[in-house]
Amino acid sequence: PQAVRLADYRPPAFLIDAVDLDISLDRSKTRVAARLAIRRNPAGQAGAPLALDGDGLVLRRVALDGAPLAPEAYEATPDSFLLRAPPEGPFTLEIETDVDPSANTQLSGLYRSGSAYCTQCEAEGFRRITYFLDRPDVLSVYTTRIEADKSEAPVLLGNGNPVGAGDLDGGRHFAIWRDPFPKPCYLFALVGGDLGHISESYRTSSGRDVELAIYVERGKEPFASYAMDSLVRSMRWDEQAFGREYDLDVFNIVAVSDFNMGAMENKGLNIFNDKYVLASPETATDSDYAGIESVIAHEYFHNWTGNRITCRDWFQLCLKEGLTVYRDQEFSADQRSRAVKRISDVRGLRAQQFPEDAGPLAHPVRPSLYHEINNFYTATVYEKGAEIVRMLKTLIGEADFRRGMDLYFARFDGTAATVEDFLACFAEASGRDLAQFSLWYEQAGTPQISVQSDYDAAAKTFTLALEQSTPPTPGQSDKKPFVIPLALGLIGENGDELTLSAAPGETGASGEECARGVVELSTPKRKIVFENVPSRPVASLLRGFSAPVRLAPPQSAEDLERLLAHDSDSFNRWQAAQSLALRSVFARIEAARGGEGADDKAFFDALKRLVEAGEGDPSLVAQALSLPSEIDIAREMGKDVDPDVIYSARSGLRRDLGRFLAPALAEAHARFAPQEGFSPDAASAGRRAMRNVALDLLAAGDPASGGPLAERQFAEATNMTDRICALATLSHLPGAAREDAFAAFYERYRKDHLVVDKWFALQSTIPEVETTARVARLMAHEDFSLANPNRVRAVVGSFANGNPTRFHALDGSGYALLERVVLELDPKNPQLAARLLSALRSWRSLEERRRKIAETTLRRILATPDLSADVSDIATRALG
Ligand code: DPP
Ligand code: ZN
Repeated sequence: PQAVRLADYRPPAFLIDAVDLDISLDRSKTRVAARLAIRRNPAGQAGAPLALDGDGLVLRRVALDGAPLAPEAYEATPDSFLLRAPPEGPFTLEIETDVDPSANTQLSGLYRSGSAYCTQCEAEGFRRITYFLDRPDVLSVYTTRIEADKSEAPVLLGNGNPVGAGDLDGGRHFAIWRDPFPKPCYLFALVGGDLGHISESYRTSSGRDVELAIYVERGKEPFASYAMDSLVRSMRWDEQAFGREYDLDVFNIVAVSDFNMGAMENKGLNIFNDKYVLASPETATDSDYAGIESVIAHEYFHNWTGNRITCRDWFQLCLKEGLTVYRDQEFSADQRSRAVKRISDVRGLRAQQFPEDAGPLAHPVRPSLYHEINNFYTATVYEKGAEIVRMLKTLIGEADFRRGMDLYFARFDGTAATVEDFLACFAEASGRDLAQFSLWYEQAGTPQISVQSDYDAAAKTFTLALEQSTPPTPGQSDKKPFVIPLALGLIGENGDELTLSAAPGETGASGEECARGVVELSTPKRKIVFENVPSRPVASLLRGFSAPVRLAPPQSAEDLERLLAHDSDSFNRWQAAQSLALRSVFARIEAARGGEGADDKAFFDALKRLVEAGEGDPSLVAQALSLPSEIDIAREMGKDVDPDVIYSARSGLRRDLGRFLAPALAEAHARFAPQEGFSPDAASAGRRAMRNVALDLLAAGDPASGGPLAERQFAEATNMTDRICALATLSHLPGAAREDAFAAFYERYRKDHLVVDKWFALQSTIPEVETTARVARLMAHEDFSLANPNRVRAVVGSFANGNPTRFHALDGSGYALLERVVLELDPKNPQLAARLLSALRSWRSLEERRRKIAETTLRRILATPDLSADVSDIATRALG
């Protein structure tokens, strides 16, 4: 495929003001009649022919201003439509095409999920429904008439408001939907099916009534109530936090089982992967509940950041995604514990985005070139994009941030905007030049910050020497310095928070920086001297993870212990525990090579005090006890990674910690036993998190007692969190008890596909040699299907991303398994195949033997004939 470059952006030659669709649903032959009101774009290229996008379409009929077109007037292929000499003035083009929803295995365009019809048009799926200017800067008002067999599809949903419906001959019926808000075609959607629903009325802050409904598979209605609750809270929150109200008479959500993404923000008709809608205490974990809350919020928030204001082109994807992730993160932080939310977001960023930024698939938050846009729905665009918005707020302050957002909404409502448009609003609101800040959108790679500190006891001054550098990434060898907001504090000898007071003169720290506890690093180096420091302090740096950077080198164990015990910043207390755990793991790796062993006594004691204190937020204690994952450790290692070495060092730490803490853990496991009734709220989830991290460490320390405890919890659990956590603990203890538990779990939940996904996923992550064969067996299971993305992700995605020792097995069996699945899946669902293949994105950081096998695998995949654009793009860049 052709490279698409940001620098080549040109406004469209034509605009389509109105789209009238008449879609007659049929399983294999759906007829799509489109009437497009087109005119030349005054800002576009004069005299150009009209070139519409298509993808696999069968053209039935075409007419211009009511008259059939002569064959020589146009040129149509399945993938394009060209009107050679369009009129100079406005005109109407009527196009009729056939599409086959049943044959659509890509899940892009119009397809079938179960017995329902549904659509997915972002990024370029609308062209699989009708010929169109399939680009986000063409905004149109849509009217959609949907017709279907009434018994097959009694429910017919479209964008906007319902404006008509009726019965037809032959058992068919129709519904008409009109969306008054101009939108790009990627936000088009329709659904037809025999679905159940729940509904609720919502009154906006200005008194408009909105009918909310969530549609699900019949019989699943009760499982949608938490999603509805989340939706109502999201709508209220957006009014309060951003002054944004909903704008249509109805808001519909439909849950489907076959979906490539998490969900899709189509105007007034969000379509969801049912994983992010359906929940009950018996079937959903606390993290499922949290996921539903955040994805419901995310898609709803897109109504303003994405839909009312959309993107000029796909390079600006972060304009809607990064900003909307930021908004949903803030929503969840307000609904739950802010500190726990931040920790889990940063865990996610480091697990997904940092490796992407450090490997061959690294790209700027706003890329400047792509071959396949579907491969840019990445952690960089989403999560790092959100971090940029967060930094912006930290730099200009809350009030100016809100003013900038208001300006953005007022100025760009109804348009397709750019990152420059967005930043200009904040520059104007704050009076600050954001030119250097905009490098965060343009330069890829994770900045590294090194810190030297020095305490002068005689002068009572404390000096921080900061330095930033950013490693090269593909196509960007030299990096300019970023503007990095560094939130910090100083912790005194007794654990008290010292008042920051910058020495006058050369040091450069301003009174404002000291008052806010945020210094800015915008040059390669900066030295800051604090005065009136009574004794040697420990610097608590990057509080709340104020910038997406790596801080190196780590502080001494004593300093980290002081932070773990005393830091007023919850995030950095957790970070101190993580850093101490990493030190321990690396010391163990050294010891295995004949070096000095780990001395964990002080670290373990500190954790013991946390567990025993029994006060504060149990979810924060649980986070402190959740050791860095094998993937975290590999990332910190950076090069010559040997997953087996990491696994044994980490297991050793878990075993020793479990033994050391055993009495305290047993006590915590009992203390946090389930209470009467189930609530998915954050406090209850925190208790469960603590109980389950205790169980897992107990079993790591002593399988002989922890195993039976896990068996009992598994059998007696009254909610899915406790049950699946017990099963996860058991899954690391080979033997009959484990296999019996897996069998019992399957028997109990075999009818619930979302729970069966958990059953598949857990087995794929067992860190044992036999697992690769087990995964092959699971793929032959009657419940396995390549047609269902969630199932493929549960089995193969979990294996490739969550089982490092097996995936990176030295005999190449893990890579071979991935290769087989990617190549089999590619012709059916290239988006999903490409996503799976990106599990190999960090191959260059492996030790040599594994690196060679990974490279051979990638080369073999790339040499396969008829590869999709999606997979060949990932393989090419991974090797590049
Ligand atoms: N549906 C995806 C999301 O909301 C893509 N827009 O992030
Ligand atoms: Zn989104």
